[in-house]
This record gives sequence, structure tokens and C-alpha cells, in this order.
Amino acid sequence: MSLRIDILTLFPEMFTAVLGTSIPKRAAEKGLVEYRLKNIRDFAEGVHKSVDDKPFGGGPGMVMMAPVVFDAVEAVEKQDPRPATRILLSPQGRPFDQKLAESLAKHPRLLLIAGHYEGFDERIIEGLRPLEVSIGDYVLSGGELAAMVVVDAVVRLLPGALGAEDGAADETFAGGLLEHPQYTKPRDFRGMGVPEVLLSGNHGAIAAWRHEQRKERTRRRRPDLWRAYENTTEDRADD
Ligand code: 6GU
Repeated sequence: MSLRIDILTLFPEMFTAVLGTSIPKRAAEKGLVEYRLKNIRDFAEGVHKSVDDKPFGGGPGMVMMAPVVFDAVEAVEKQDPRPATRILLSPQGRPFDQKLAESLAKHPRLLLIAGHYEGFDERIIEGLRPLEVSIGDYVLSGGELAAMVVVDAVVRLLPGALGAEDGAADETFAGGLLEHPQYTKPRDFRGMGVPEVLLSGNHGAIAAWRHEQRKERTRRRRPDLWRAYENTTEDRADD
């Protein structure tokens, strides 16, 4: 059974380039995933088709209204009997990481809710009980880019989504280490060479060099990842 991803957004056109390119596109063509975009504004009432209003208690910006988001979620969920895992993109959410991507890739159906404006009426969260997800500690204008990040990270994990070549390279975070440096032709570029070992044909030496580079990079650049790696590999012979 393939994964169905519903996306509720005020700007469905933002998604067309990302979902229609590269691996997300190929995964859909292979039948591994199906994307369903729905405009939240289709569920707005009245002549003005309002989806947001001023916050009670005052303050800047606008707040997404509960009735329109509830109606959108309920209408979209009715289109398919599979239960949807509801995900609401928000800077207040759980930090998105590779582990969460791996977990979401096992679900039959995801429903992503991307808001624009200052935020969502809290009763949306109280009533729909979505998993709130943030893609990092910075502020975006809306949840759309975050939703695209989540979709991309999840879809490339679906069995068969990556070609045989990219497949093995997908260990970057699974192994807890950053990637090693890569080189390709030409051997000399503006006076900069390529580490001799990579030209040696000695596969054991190459693997050892790459492993050292990954550890050194992780230690210097991401002490947080390095500590986690050390704590899970203390008893490993090669470290
Ligand atoms: Cl999910 N939404 C917005 N608006 N900003 C963010 C974010 C999400 N994650 C990080 N920054």
C-alpha cells in the first residue's frame, strides 16, 4: 500500500515545484506516494472567505480560525478510509529529525496542516490533537516550507524511492555521524588536489580514512551529535 500525503495550505502553488521535481516526483511516478493538495480557503465562509482574524486580547498578526481548519481536516479525511496522522507545522512543535522522518515513513497516510500568519487558534490543536512539528529554531513566514521539508525527508525513505546508487549513501544521520568529504574530477583544480588515499585503489585504507574524517568533522562541527555518537559506540572496537 502506498503512502498518501494530504497537504492543507493557503498556498498550494508553493508545493508544485518541489513535489514535481527529482525524488519526490519520481516516488509518485513509481506509485510509492500520492500527494493531495487542498486549499484551506475552499472551506472558508462568507463573502470575504476569511481564514484568519485578530487575536482575542490584542497583539500583532492574525490567527487561523478553528472552524475553517476543522472543516478542511474533516472533509479531506473523509476522502479515504485510512486513518491520517495529523501533523501541524509550527515553530512550537517537536524538532523534526531523521528519527521522526523514519517513523512517519511507516505510516499509511499523513495529513500536513500548514498555516500562514501568526499562528493557529489553540482549539485547533486541542480538538484535532495533531503532532506539532518544527523544522528548526528560526522563524518562517508560514508552515509551507516546513511541510515541504517533512515531505521530502519522508518520501526519500520509502522503499524504492532512491536509486541503487544513492541508497547506501543514506547513512549520514542513521549512523550518527556527518558525511566525509567527497571529490570528483578534475584531480587538480586551481592548485587544490585530492587526498592521495582516494586515488590509491586501497579500499580498506579509503574506508578507514573516510571513517576518521566523519568522526573528526562531527567532533568539530557538531559536538551535540558527537556526544550522542560516543555514548552509543563506547564499546565499539574501531573507535
Ligand atoms: Cl513548522 N513554521 C514556521 N512558521 N516557522 C518555522 C517552522 C514552522 N519551523 C521552524 N520555523
